[in-house]
Amino acid sequence: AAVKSYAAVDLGASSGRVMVGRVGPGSLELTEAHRFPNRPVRVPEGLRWDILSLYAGVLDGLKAAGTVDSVGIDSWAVDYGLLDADGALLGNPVHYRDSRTDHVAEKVWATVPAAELYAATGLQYAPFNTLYQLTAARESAQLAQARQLLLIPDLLAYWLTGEQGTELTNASTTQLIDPRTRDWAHGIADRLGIDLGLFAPLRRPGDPAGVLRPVVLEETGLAGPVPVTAVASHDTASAVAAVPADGERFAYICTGTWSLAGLELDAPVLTEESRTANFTNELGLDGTVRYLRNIMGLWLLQECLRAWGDPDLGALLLDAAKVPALRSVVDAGDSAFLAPGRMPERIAEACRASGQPVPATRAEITRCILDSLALAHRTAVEDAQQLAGRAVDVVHIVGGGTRNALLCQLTADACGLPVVAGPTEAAALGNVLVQARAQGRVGDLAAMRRLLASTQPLTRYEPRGDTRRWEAARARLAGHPPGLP
Ligand code: ADP
Ligand code: LRH
Repeated sequence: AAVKSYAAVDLGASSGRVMVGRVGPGSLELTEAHRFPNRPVRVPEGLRWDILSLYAGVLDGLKAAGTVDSVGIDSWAVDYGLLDADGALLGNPVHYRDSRTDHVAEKVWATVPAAELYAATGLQYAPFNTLYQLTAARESAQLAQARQLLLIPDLLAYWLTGEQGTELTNASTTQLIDPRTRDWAHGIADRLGIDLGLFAPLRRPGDPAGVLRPVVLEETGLAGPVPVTAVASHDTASAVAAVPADGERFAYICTGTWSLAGLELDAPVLTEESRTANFTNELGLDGTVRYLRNIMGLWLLQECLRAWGDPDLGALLLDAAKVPALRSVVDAGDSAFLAPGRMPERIAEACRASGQPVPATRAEITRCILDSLALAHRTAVEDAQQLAGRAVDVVHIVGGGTRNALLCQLTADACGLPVVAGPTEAAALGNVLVQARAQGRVGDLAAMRRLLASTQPLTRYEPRGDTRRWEAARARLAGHPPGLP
């Protein structure tokens, strides 16, 4: 057939979805087959992902998707499931916001100093990098029992196909990969007593990852064989692949639960300056490096909405647009905002501590969050250009945040650059296009981006006002280095 269908399973921290992409010569259409909430659960031992409910959502989604030519899976990074000697899952995967990694980094750095770790892995400090999680788990009964470790998308692929692998873009978020060789950092793992034998062999986006098991075909009503294709299984890698950019003079911001803001490069930046600015070098499609900074993102707003009993977001954003700009800002790169709970209070406290007006109403708190995110976007885009020696003319915003017009406009204003917003479901589109490419339906990364630019709805925001206001707001956060402990 001229048009082929691909199912993209895309699991974000706030929701999971199964999308169907239809790819023909010069055409690309995406529809939603099924969306389901991703609700972490706090049990006595800590915060856990409800992985069985997510897997059930995947099966429901594949059933709703109908006939497809292949399936691909991407999800949030760093987290994993452990399997015992029988291949059975040992407990619910630990959530990256769980407190078990508090103060673990200092222990790791006593063995491998932070500067050496960065030079070898290129990964920014985040308490939840898999390396720190495995260190935190070292004495646990569960890890002692484990024979295999599968990152979240690889775990779901295993349940769907019975086959195991470790997809490279997501493996690069473990902090156990050397971004220059794009292979395991054996020396680092050895020194920290991390057993790389737990990981299944590496596979790359586009590699075959098995076929749906007979039981899965039965449960989803699909007719086999249905191949599963490895995609850029880190959701941010899939989203960056789907940035509809032309050339290389662009910055991107993947907005959702997180804001991931930076550049696409051909080689990692491993300088000490880059480390102290807390920029990461994650691996992208086709030998690219995702040089970016993690910013707390719309998590700040999600947590406030949860605290307020989930009021209507559209109405709240309209009210927030009427609040005077830049009254107070917080450091949206600060990992003090990582844990769940009490978010309106924590934001108010941060404003008070930095001597700024304390936002009181829901609209004021929302405006403070959006101004703070736009400011953090500006800082990341500026710092990335300076650290990587690459100038940009445009900022692409992709992901759920593209539905927030105020955030997109504020980001354009803060950066002093035009913003092109869209696609919203970038991760799913990147997932679809890598599958289509594996079947010879699209060309290289540049061709994928041309197809996106010509088929997906995009909105352009021109910068307004003087960027010096943003520079001045940033000065109020002086003494807040981005994210480092
Ligand atoms: P993730 O993949 O991390 O779960 P998404 O990319 O799905 O996140 O983005 C979710 C975010 O998108 C929400 O937290 C919300 O702030 C924003 N969003 C979703 N729908 C709307 C909307 N209708 N208006 C404004 N913002 C929206
Ligand atoms: C976004 C994301 C991000 C990671 C975080 C754990 O969903 O994958 O790139 O840093 O989750």
